Amino acid sequence: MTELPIAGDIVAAHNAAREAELKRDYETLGEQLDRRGVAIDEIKAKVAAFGVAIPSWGVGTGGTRFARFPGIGEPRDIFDKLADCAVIQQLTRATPTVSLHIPWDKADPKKLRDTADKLGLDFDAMNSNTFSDAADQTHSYKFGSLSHTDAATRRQAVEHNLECIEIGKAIGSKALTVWIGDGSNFPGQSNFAKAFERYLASMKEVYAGLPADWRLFTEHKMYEPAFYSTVVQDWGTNYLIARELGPQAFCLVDLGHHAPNVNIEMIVARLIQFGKLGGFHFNDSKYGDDDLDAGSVDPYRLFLVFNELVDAELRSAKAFDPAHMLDQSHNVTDPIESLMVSAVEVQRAYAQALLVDRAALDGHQQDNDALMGSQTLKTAFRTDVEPILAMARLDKRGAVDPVGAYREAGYRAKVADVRPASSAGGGGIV
Ligand SMILES: [Mn+2]
Repeated sequence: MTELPIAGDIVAAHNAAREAELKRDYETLGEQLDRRGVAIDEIKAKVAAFGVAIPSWGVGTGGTRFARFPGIGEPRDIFDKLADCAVIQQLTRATPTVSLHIPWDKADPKKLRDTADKLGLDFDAMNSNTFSDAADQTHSYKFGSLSHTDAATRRQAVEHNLECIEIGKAIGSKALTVWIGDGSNFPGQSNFAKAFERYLASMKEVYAGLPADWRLFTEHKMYEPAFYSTVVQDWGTNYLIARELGPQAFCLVDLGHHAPNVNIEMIVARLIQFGKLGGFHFNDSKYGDDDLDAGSVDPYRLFLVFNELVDAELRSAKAFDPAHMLDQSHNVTDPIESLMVSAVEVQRAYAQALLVDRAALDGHQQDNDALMGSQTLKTAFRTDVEPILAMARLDKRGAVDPVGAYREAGYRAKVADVRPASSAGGGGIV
């Protein structure tokens, strides 16, 4: 029996006050789309089937390297985090899975599984951590982990990843995501080729530990924490890794892990074309890896990424089964609200991309009609698909307005009564 964290009558009353207007809006949009040859119910069904995973660390207030300003009712442990994730899923019906981070979320696997079952959640990819030192570890990752010059440190990092797979197996996960902070801060500090050779050798050992039905995702990031060179710095290196490791290895694209103005949608297209797109960490940015809420700064870029994904989906591209996850740091908002809004933004981009007139676009591309090609995309992007998203939520007894319902329920104040205030201060970058 699923135990939903917010009382069903609160959500029902919220929806009852909005249902009639939503139905009118949905019908009006349906008529407009019908004139464009689009069946609104088909778009709604696809949106309803679309899910994006919540990162367990996302429900806590993040921070920068300067400071962290926690709010009230911060989750104390992974079980509080799962409860918060269940709120997001209950109201948006867009986030059925949670992605755990080890060692931050280490707990009895049976208790994790039972709690998730009770809350109606499932587990997405496991995330290893060799970018910081745990309290009890023997070797430090100060100078790297899987690519470290010291064999014992590399061994420790490999073992940690293998442990993440074991925990994942016990709770029903089917993927491991590996991101390392390895790199250098000075020219001359590290030998690029040797460091990458060591990384590949370590990852081959991790790959060998994968169950047959698992996938391995490697995540590139151009800089930080290393500021001069990074071992897995870009999609090209990431593609080489996936190629070297084998058919269960894929590239994960975190939207924030690129230089400003990089054409991420084209990177996505390349990885799809060669069967190596594993999935996404959705977020947004203005200057670097800002970890801002998905779609908050440049929703058109998010749409353009989904334009590539829908194109691949419709032509049944080989090995195309991307995992979707949010990966954001919430510094000035309630993390639950940010994650709900972001999940909806990702769904919105998907719905808009489904509205692109593909036949017309193909014709304009064939004719080199640049202006009409661009306008074809803009027509889809400009369509207000909110009634589709809201109706998909209503159908599944989510909330028509997730943030509104969340505030009406007073969830944060309620959990603040039992969760003591967490400490502010020090850097809290995630
Ligand atoms: Mn990420």
